Amino acid sequence: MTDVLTLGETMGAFRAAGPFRLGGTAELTVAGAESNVAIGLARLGHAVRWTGVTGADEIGSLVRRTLLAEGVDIAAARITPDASTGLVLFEPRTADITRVLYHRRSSAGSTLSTEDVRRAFDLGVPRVVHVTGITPALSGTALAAVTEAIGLGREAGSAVSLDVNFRSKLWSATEAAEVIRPLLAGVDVLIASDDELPIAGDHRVPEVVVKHGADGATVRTPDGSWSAAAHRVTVADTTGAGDAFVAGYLSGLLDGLDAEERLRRGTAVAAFAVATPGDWQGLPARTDLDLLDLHSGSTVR
Ligand code: KDG
Repeated sequence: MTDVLTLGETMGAFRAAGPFRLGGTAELTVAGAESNVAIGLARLGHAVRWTGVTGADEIGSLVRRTLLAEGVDIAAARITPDASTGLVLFEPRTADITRVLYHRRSSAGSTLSTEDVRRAFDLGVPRVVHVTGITPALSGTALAAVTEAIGLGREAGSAVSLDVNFRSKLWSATEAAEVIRPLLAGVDVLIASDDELPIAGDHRVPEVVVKHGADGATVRTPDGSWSAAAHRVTVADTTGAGDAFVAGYLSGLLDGLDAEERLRRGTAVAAFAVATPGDWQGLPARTDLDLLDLHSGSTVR
C-alpha cells in the first residue's frame, strides 16, 4: 500500500560556510522540495514513493542512497545516462538570510516525464498524490508529468495536494500563474505561503492551507476555517520549513485528523525543521513530536 506518491527533482546540495565566490568549506547533502516532504512523511511512519530522475553519476547515487536510507520508496525513479544530476547551492549571506543558487538547467531531474509517473502508479495507487509548483517550471515534459499525476490521482480517487512553492529563479510570477492555475481544477488541497496566494488566483479548490511563517498557518475547508500558531523555537535554518509543514499536514490527513489537528501537526513538524540546520535532517520521528511540549532547556533521559 502506498500512502503518498510525490514527484520532482532532488539535487545535490552544497551548504557553504560563507560566500561561494570566496571558496572554503561546504557540506554536501541532497535537497528537493518533494523529497523533503517524502522524508518527513517516511519519518512519521507513512509509506511514501518518490519518483524523479537522477544522472548516472555520483551525486545521483547520493540522492538515491539518501532517499533509500530514509525509507522512501524509489522503485519508480529513473537513472539517465544523458544528463547530470542538478545542484543547488545554499549560501548564508547574513545570520538568517540564505541565498539559493541553482545549477539545474537541462538536468537529469528536468527530464521527468509522463512515463515516470505511470510507472509509479503501476506500482500501487496512492492515497495522496503530492506535487509542487517547482516541477512544472523545469521543462515541458516535467509539466506534463505533473498534469499526468494530478489526472491519474483524480481517476484513482487519490487526494491531490499541490504546494505552489514559487521559485523566482525558475520563472516569473506571471508564468507561474499561467501554468499553475489550470492545474488547480484537479487539486483537492492547495498549499501556499501568503505571498504565493495571488499566483493561485480565483479557484475552486475545496481545502486551502496558507503558511504564514513565524505566524503559523491557517486552513479553509467547506466546513470552516482554523488557524494554528507556530511553535517558538530558536531558529537555526528556515529552508525546508514549508516542506516540513506539508509533511506534517499530509500526515494528519492520512491519519484522519480534523483540519485544526492537521495544522497543528504541520506546525510541529515545521518547528523541528526550523530549529535544526538543513532542509530535512532535523525532521522528527513520530515519537519526537511530544518533545515540543517540554520546557526549553530540558534534557530527556
Ligand atoms: O523547499 C526547499 C527547497 O527549495 C530546496 O530543497 C531546493 O527543491 C528545491 C528548489 O527547487 O528550490
